[in-house]
Amino acid sequence: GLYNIIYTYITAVWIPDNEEVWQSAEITKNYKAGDRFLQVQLEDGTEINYPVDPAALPPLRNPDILVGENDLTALSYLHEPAVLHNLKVRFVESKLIYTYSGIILVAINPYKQLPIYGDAIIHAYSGQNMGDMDPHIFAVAEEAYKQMARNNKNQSIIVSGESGAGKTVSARYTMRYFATVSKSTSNAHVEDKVLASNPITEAVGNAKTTRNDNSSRFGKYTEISFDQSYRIIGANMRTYLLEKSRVVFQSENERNYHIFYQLCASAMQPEFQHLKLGSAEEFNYTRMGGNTVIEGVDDRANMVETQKTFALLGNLLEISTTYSHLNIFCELLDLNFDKITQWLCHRKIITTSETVIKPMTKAQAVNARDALAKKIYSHLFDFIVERINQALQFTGKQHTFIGVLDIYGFETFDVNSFEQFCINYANEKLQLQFNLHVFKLEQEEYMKEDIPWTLIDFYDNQPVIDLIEAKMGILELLDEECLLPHGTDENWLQKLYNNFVNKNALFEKPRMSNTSFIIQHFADKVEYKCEGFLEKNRDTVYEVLMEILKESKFRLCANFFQDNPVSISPFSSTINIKSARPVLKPPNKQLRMTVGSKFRSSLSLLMETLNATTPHYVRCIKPNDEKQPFEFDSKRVAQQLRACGVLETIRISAQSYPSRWTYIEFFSRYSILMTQQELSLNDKKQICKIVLQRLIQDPNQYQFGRTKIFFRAGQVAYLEKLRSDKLRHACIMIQKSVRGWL
Ligand code: AOV
Ligand code: MG
Repeated sequence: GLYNIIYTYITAVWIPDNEEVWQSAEITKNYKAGDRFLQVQLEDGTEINYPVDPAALPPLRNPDILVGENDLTALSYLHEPAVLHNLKVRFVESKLIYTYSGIILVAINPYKQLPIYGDAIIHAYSGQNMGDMDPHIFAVAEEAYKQMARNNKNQSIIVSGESGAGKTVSARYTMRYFATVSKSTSNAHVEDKVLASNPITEAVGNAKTTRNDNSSRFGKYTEISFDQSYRIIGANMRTYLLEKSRVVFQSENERNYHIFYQLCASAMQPEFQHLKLGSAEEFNYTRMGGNTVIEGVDDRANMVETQKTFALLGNLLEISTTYSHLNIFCELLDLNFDKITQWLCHRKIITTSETVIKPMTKAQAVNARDALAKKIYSHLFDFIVERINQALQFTGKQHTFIGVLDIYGFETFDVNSFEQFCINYANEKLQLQFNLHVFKLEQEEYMKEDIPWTLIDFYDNQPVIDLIEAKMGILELLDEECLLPHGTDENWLQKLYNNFVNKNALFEKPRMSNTSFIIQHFADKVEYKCEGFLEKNRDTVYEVLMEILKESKFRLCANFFQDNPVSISPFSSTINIKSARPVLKPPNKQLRMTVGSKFRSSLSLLMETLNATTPHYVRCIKPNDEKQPFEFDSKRVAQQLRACGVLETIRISAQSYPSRWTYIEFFSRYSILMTQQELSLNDKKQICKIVLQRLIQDPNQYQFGRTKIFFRAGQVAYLEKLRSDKLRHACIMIQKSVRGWL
């Protein structure tokens, strides 16, 4: 009905387009209710009779005056084509990369350095209200800072988006913002130190992938601590599951961690000569991807930067992280060469009656070597993070914190393994956190408060998470298989097929493969190859080797392997001797924790932390796959908008109430705006209602709930302005009267 009426005066609609997802079509003849055709002129000038379903007419095009809006929720017609068009106009024509979408900031990667991040811009955003300024990552940071101070509550900035979308860059800018606006006078270097943690963790935890030249291969939640006057006093970071396999394996056109290339490029420098390094081309672990250099990246210069930041944090870099020929390796780590050679190639098998020493196959030996390399690197990574945390430790009391979350984005490659599985699982958890925050909690609260509200159905990804982490889910079946002495990747996969094919709509067996499985993630379908899942989940190092490393005279190295809680029996599926009895350590739960189950608990801890803070969301969008500046691939952008909940939030924001105060809070904050007559009433709730009706004329801008008042976007900012005007006025009055007395 309504739609048909609107169609009689609307001038343009959006119709699906193969290339651009949507194209604009001008209506050339008035549409009459019930018509099966819409006469339109396409962008290229052709006129067609476009077939339509009278019950579901194409989405309406916004009047041009609204296009380019700062906040997508301000658009009159809110739907995918409108959002996509608006973002495109801002990005391509005006070179604006930031746009609000209700409570989220949408950030499109420009793939070009922009002059919008200087200190002057930071100071321009400082102290301002979000709505008064152009959308910006600094505005989100300012909002978090302001809310921390106003509500005395911890905040989180949650940055998400797929690989290469700009999360790490955005997270860095928020941290720089806090460091700049809250400069402490007493503890001058603490902000610089907090910022210095970024280049270091990126050197050891980022690498070139085919999606991103500086891809984060670990997750990071950095809590920046503030004192009572909201000055930075220190920071602490938690990291999540480093991609260890990269240390020993890189796919084509990818690299190992940056630090290796930085070190190799600096091999001839006096301070590194003792490492006996050479070019990155010489080492199997660094040349596997085929290309050791990244266009536009100078590893040697970056090593200088890395050294500088290490020095700033208090010289952590007295470590050698290199593996070359075995004797250099032994020399550097001060290990017994004979023992290492023996146990890299042999295995001790303890049976009921005897102990035999068996040579390993080449594959087994390579595996043992790689497992050891991964273990050493991950200990080193943890060590560096721990040392950074020590350097950022504060004395005195933390009043509040702002946490900045930057994790690896959703990713899918030609071949996806355990790492992608974990990364995508983490992204599912974040998506759920977002959904719960924006949708469920909001709707529940409106219902609790008796506010009229229509339930909106939204994409709920709890079922995917259940498939992964619930009882008898993928992870639990994987753990079970890992406990079996003869468990294999294939047997585990078979169990997955038996449990989920045709029973769980989110799980599929590929038609052409018996070695992989498909999960329908919130963002996309991903096919995972089962090979290596068991080994990566067990993450075992041959125990004898660990014993040797424990005996190293190089203290750092020896310490890595003391009482290692993750070591489990060396007997993996590669040993197939019937009589062999696994030598199990005492039944200690810690000892058997697999990588998957540890990751699950650390994610659930992260969700608890996030849920205890006020979240601020930044959604990064990758505009094209070629890393081209200001190139907007509508298909790719639409896909990401659909996947990350931007479209749903838009629908909700437009009809919802983003701000709310309890009556008590409202009363105490705005009593300055109340008249003597109003204040003389007994019922405080009643006073609030009367005052608000007087201050805000449009009754559509707020709703009175049971215990809270709900405001539409912009209304609290208005009340705040009234309040500060009144305060300023009161100040002037006092000054005048003081002057009068003098
Ligand atoms: P990611 O963190 O989201 O991917 P990054 O933050 O590393 O992505 O961004 C990838 C690249 O895009 C950067 O190295 C920059 O070259 C460019 N870029 C991103 N944001 C901006 C910006 N605001 N201005 C200029 N260039 C930018 V991953 O860590 O792969 O999920 O695991
Ligand atoms: Mg990143």
